[in-house]
Amino acid sequence: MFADKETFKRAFVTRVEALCGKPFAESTARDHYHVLGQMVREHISRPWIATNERHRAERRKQMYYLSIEFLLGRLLGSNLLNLGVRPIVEEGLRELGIRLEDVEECEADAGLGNGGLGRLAACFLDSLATLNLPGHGHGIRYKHGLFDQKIVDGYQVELPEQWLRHGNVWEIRKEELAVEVNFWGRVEVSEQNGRLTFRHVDSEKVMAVPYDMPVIGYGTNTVNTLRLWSAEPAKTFPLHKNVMQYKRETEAISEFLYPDDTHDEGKLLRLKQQYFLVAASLGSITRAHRRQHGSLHRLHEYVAIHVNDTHPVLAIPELMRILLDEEGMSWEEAWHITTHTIAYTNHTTLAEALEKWPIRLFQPLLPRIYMIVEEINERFCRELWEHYPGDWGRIEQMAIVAHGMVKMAHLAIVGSYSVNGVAKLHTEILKRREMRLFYEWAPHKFNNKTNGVTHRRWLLKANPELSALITETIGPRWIHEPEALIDLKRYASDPAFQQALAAVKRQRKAKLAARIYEKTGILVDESSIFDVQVKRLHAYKRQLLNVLHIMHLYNRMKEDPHVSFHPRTFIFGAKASPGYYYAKRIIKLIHSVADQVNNDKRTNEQLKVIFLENYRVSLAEEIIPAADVSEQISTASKEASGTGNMKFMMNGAITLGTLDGANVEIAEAVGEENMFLFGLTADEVLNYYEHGGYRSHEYYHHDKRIKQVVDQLVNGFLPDVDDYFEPIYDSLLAQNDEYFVLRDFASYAEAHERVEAAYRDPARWWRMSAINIAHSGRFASDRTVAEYAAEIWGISPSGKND
Ligand code: B1N
Repeated sequence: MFADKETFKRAFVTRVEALCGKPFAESTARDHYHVLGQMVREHISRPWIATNERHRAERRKQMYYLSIEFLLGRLLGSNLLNLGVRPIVEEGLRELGIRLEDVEECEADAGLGNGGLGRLAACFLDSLATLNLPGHGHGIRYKHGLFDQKIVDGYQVELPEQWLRHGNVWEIRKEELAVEVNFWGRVEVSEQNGRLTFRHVDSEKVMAVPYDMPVIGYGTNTVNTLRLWSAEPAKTFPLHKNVMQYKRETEAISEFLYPDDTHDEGKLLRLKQQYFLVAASLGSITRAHRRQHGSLHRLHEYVAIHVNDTHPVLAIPELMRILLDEEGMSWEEAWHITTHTIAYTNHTTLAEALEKWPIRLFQPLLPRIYMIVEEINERFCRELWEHYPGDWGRIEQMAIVAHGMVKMAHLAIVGSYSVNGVAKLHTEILKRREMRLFYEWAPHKFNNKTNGVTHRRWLLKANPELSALITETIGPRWIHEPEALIDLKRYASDPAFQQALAAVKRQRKAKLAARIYEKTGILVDESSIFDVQVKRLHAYKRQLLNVLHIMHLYNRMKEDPHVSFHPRTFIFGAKASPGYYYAKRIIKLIHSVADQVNNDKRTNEQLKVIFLENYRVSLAEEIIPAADVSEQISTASKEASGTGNMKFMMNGAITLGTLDGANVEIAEAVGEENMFLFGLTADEVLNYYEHGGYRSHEYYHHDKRIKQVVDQLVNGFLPDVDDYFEPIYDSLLAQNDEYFVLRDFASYAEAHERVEAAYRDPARWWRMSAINIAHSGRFASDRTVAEYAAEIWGISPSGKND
């Protein structure tokens, strides 16, 4: 089908007519998208089946990555790329008068995630398949992914996202593999042959129906599986309930993705989603294992289950339930198997993200699971008592169930064999602070796995222009071995290479400028510095610091008409969680400042502010290749890792950032002289939190620039907003500026001056850019996944590369 261009064209035209029931000439881009998708699916059906059979035959250890989010984005382009047929398809379509790009744009993003955590899961799947590793995903097939963002009058409005409206060519429904999930009801305890047995009775049953999606490796015959679960009413309806209500409540489980990033809602429906994912996944994993091995006694030798943050941590008591109640194992054996099967990643130390479930919610919904959690807790506390006799305080702090709450992170640490953070600094903070007591109790469990991103999507696919230049310069080895990008270092000072690099960036900036014009009607200067901050909106990420600095630049220009800047275009993209009112005010603030700045003839040649609505994976792929400056300006110690930082670096943008998360390791790799670092360090921030000593009003009073911009939030400088920005003003002064925005302002402004000076010196700038690209191979998810495979999962490659 994809053997050569002519074969492809014939197959394509025939299918368009067969599947769409109309002459080829009348077919639409959406028809083309569907047909191409079908063709890819057909093409990979054999290797997909073969991968599964190989795994069965080889009895190789498998890894299952459980995640409440998979932020996949569009799949057509990356599937074509990974199959190695993209050039044939692109050329073939061109000859038929079709632009592949237009076809790709018909695909809705699979936006089943909020941000970094969900996108990391998607990058890992790509690397697992490419490295021929037997690793698969389990998630929820939300009917509606993350909301669509519209901006009305500068305010965010949320609309339900509808990715399944036109169907999903990538999925296969497997009804015969459905798993029954039980909620509510009660536990009947009885004694049989001197052993207590537990039966969960009078439960409400929900059917979990799997939809499988192929995960295609790059240049290999491996096709792994992402299994997404959909909630449907069971065949037998509960007698005591209104049928319609039961149907509604059941379907609600996989209806919406919770729009919270690094924030815990504590809602019953969320707990239902979590248990639904876990029970369905474990039901399916243990069923497959039992069929192959007869029992679950050696499960841990053949299966690793990874829980992505605490959201799927009920996998621990659920596996215990299966081993105890279904397999009839002893507690000791079940616990041994569970704690040698489950591994856990922590993604944040923010207190508001730490999951705690009130017992009064947990126990009625999951009565048997709750019993098991209590037993785990009791045994754990007893062990602690032996370890730290008399140290009640410590035991109380470490307990899994305490003060009416189930603490999910504690359950995760106690019930798993590996606990990892997502960047060196983050892991150190976990060990020394947030999880110190657990680290002292079981230091061997703790390890670091610095995040990574797939260079196939974020460089090869998103930036073909730069990819071509890299391959021309150092050959194609980097595509399979991203660390080979380091060979670019030799060309970093080469004027010809620098010029080519500048030309590629210019091309992508022109393309983004056209897109900006199309979407906003604003013309931006393509030779200006594209300074970009795209990520979820959160106080700790400090979009506010960026905006205040823009206001300051504007003020300087107004005060001194002769001050000369290299023109700047500040580009933002950010969704705020619908209930996060402070974040929504910041979005409005960005728009108010943009209005002011963009419409002022005295400044708008040199300064533009753009907000691109509905930031998502596909938009990121347009923005990141066009960036000169990557804003990674979180309050040090708050961003566990960041992954946008890596995507920008890979595309030759230079980081303007704090020493936070993986920025620290980026700085280690490229050298501080190839970044623009500023601000407090994590130690300084943590010291302030611990010992006090920060008074934001001192910075307000002593720095005229700060006073001016902070006052402008509330003094009528920004029209038509009444007192809408007063809570922002108060957060900075009355509430003593929790995220050190004013504290870091001067340092940030000074860093921006260094950016400008460097940009005025092209030889220096493009050298810095090249060095960043050269060192980005270390931040490819292939490296990350290889580390997880070797050091946590104990899995090895199977299958072969082309
Ligand atoms: O996970 C990313 C990191 O790169 C980011 O620094 C980190 O902020 C992000 C509750 C989260 N941590 N926690 C979440 C998401 C959804 C939710 O409901 C928490 N996301 C992160 C990948 O490691």
